[in-house]
Amino acid sequence: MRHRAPSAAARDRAREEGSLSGTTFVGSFPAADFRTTPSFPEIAFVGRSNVGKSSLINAFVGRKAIARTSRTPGKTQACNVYRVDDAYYLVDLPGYGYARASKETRSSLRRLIHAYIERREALAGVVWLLDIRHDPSDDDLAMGDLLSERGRPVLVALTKADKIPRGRRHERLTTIARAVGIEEDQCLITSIVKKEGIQSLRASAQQLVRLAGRVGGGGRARGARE
Ligand SMILES: Nc1nc2c(ncn2[C@@H]2O[C@H](COP(=O)(O)OP(=O)(O)OP(=O)(O)O)[C@@H](O)[C@H]2O)c(=O)[nH]1
Ligand SMILES: [Mg+2]
Repeated sequence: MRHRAPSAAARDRAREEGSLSGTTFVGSFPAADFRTTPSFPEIAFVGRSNVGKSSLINAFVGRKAIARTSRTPGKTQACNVYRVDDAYYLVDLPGYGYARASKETRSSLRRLIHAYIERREALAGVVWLLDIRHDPSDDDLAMGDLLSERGRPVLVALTKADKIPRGRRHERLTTIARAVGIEEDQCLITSIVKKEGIQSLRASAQQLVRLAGRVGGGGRARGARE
């Protein structure tokens, strides 16, 4: 797929508006061993179905609908890959734990997500999305185990923060961080409605990309506070 570099003026404008001007859709891949050229580090968005992965990718790159979102869970069924500038790829993975999907669909999506997290060499880090309103599900805890077994650098994005009162946010962050065994400074509070946490998420993801470049993966980024 061709990638046209944006003009310097477009880049400046986009930076001010908080979008990443050079984002392009690379492709939608049904298996985890897809090839990308050139090879850049990848940041993958994982989480339960409907937790807000595609929405957060749109906010991250500052585009309304580069990634398809839906009120109905199970929208994303393949690895959808976006290229950000000449720097890294964002990978929108299918969600896990959608109870209404058929058994076959659930197990094939599970295999795809697992294969990607277990084997993907270019994976620099994972943005793991958890709904701030809910305690982690069994599927979430299983994902946490997989991420730590594989030693994948993780940033937790607590999503849909606009749906709870501001005064409860910190208590939710503490509870969820403890439940999944992730340091609080690796957790970010996000809302696509209020456009919160997005800049911090970009900064932290970029830090993971830089660390991967420097040490060949395995770094740890702090969740920068806004
Ligand atoms: N209020 C609110 N709604 C959100 C937020 N983020 C996502 N949503 C909504 O949650 C629903 C699911 O969002 P998606 O981005 O499609 O979720 P997903 O994780 O990609 O879902 P799958 O592709 O099915 O795994 C949509 O109706 C979004 O508008 C948020 O920060 N606040
Ligand atoms: Mg999706």
